[in-house]
Amino acid sequence: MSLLDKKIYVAGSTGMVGSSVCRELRRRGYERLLSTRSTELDLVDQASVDKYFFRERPQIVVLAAAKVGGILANNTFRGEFIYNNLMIEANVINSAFRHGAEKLIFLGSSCIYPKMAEQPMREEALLTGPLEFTNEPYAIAKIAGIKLCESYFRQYGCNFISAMPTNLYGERDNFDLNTSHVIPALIRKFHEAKFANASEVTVWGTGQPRREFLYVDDLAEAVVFMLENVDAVGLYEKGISHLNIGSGEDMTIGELAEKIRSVVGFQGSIGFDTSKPDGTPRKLMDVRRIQGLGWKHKTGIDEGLRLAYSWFLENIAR
Ligand code: GFB
Repeated sequence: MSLLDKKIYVAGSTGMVGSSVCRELRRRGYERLLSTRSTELDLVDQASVDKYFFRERPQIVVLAAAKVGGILANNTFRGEFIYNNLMIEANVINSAFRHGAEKLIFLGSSCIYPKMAEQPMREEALLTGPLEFTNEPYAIAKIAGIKLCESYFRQYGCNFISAMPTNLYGERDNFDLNTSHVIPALIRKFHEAKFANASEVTVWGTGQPRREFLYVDDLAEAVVFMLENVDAVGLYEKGISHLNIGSGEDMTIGELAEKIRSVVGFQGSIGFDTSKPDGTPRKLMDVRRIQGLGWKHKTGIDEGLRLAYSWFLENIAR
């Protein structure tokens, strides 16, 4: 049976990442896609997840489901972030194993690396130092997911692998100012300030932290690339537990704010609220490994921000 004919379950298909992965899979000719809504299947509930896998027996699983949020949500809902993510990962990965999935791709985040990791962060930097406090519970859960995949390979031979994307943005992002990441938050703030004729937009923190950003459709291409080209044997035998997925370029939050101001067309000034946390000083991925295998991002930040703002205008700001 060719890969195109396999039954693929995309967990988290209603979210920004999962929906993009589904679009990319369809675009590439994969037709047997399975998806579930949280109202139909609660991935935190072990018995329900196992029943679903017993019934559907997906041959390939993309684990894009997670409780996610920006710096404030991570820091506030610490219990929910660690519990929900640990349960989702344990349930989906174990049921995939129990019911014979041939391959699984687990998606994490660049916050798995130590706060002061050498930049750009190589895959080998995992577990070499203390984590950033604001997202430690989420990061611990994501590290557990990586180790679940690796351990199920080492004990049972499962072809389960992990991809660690950098900060993502794009279509279907969360634009709620209390729980969102920086790009959707600033798109909304500049847009609303423009139409309210406000004189200033407030950016959290000092504006000095550096972040790397990737348009979500580029991540989706990387996931399908890994599905088709990367296997557990090749990865773990090199002593690597996951692959970094990023653009390999970063900027300060202040520079990002300037770019979004220009995309939105806001004429006022930018202020900084230093009572809000900066988080990790810098998060830039070393992406040489995935690039060496043949994947590279396509969407530059300027184009990506324009796409994200168009989506916001059509779907949120109406
Ligand atoms: O995107 P963000 O919330 O996530 O924040 P992290 C990035 C930087 O932007 C921080 C600043 O320095 C924020 O203080 N920032 C400025 C803002 N203005 C705003 C704003 O209005 N909203 C937000 N949200 N930030 C998350 C982690 O860290 O990144 C997660 O908490 C996950 O675990 C995710 O890894 C990708 O990059 O700081």
